[in-house]
Amino acid sequence: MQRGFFLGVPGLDVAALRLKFRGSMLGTGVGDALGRPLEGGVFRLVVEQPEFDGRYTDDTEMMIGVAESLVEVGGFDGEHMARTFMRNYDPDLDRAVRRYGPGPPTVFRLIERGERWDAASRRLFGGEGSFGNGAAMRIAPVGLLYFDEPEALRKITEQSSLITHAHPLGVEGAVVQAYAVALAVKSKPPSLNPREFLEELEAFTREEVYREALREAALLLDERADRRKVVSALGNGVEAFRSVPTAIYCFAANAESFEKTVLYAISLGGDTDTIGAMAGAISGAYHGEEKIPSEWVRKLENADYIASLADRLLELKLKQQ
Ligand code: R7I
Ligand code: MG
Ligand code: MG
Repeated sequence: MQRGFFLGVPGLDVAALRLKFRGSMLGTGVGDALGRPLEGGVFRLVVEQPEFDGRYTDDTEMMIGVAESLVEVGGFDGEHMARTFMRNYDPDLDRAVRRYGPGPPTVFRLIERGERWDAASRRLFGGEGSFGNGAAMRIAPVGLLYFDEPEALRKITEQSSLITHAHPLGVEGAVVQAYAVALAVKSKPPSLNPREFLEELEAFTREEVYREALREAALLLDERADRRKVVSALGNGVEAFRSVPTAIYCFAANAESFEKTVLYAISLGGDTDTIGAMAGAISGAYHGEEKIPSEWVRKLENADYIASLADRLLELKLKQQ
């Protein structure tokens, strides 16, 4: 499959897609690592010279797990993906660096004891399942693999989210984030219209909570709102519905630059690694690997491996055409 373009998008050839796949996965890692030292803080007005040691957290570790499972299986297999998350999970590294939310390690223990991959997460939070942003933060590879197949994107996002997040708002946060990555892949810089981008996401989501937040994001864009207002309207929390629309806004308001997008994301405080990771995934999918400051990519833990996984994901995509 070496056609010159996908979907009639000029310039979206295999070489451009490779940069975009790499950009989205490396962008997740860079945003995550930039936000890691600031997670849980109050928002800062400007983060001029962010600390950057390149160490990433659970967001990137689980994104790697999603990609590994998709490429090893040649598509989605829930049991395999759950086992891949478990294989990658290291309790000591978790305490020191990765900092998982409480939900996923609980799910891993339940599966270890014999619970099915698609049942364990339903036992969390009084049987409602988690609405944390943990399914959304790791979803970039699904948005990439199904970027031109919206129904498959929704289905595989829902199923892969269910491994750890059963609450409908936790799942739908991942769907919105995956679709944002897909739209960014399909757009050639600088052609993206941020307003239309938000409208397309709003039309795609099936949950009113997200529709409302995306409309709010469009208003904030129009009025060039300050950070305080953005945080109060959209949130910077660990709940998917208080962080996915925020990350999307970070991209929409700074679409012209990867660097501006992730620095803005981590300046909002709160769940900085995750908002950074999600905004970085979208911006990286739009601009491609080459527009991520090379100093950051060079320092990012396992950057070569992440790039090689992105290449394998693209190979799988091309094989499926
Ligand atoms: O969603 P999850 O994987 O956490 C991801 C976050 C990111 O910021 C990562 O960087 C990492 O630091 O953690 O983990 P969960 O434990 O499923 O959800 C995260 C938190 O959301 C929970 O610990 C709860 O505080 C909250 N939460 C809920 N609270 C009440 N009721 C999630 N679901 C519920 C709920 O149904
Ligand atoms: Mg994290
Ligand atoms: Mg976080």
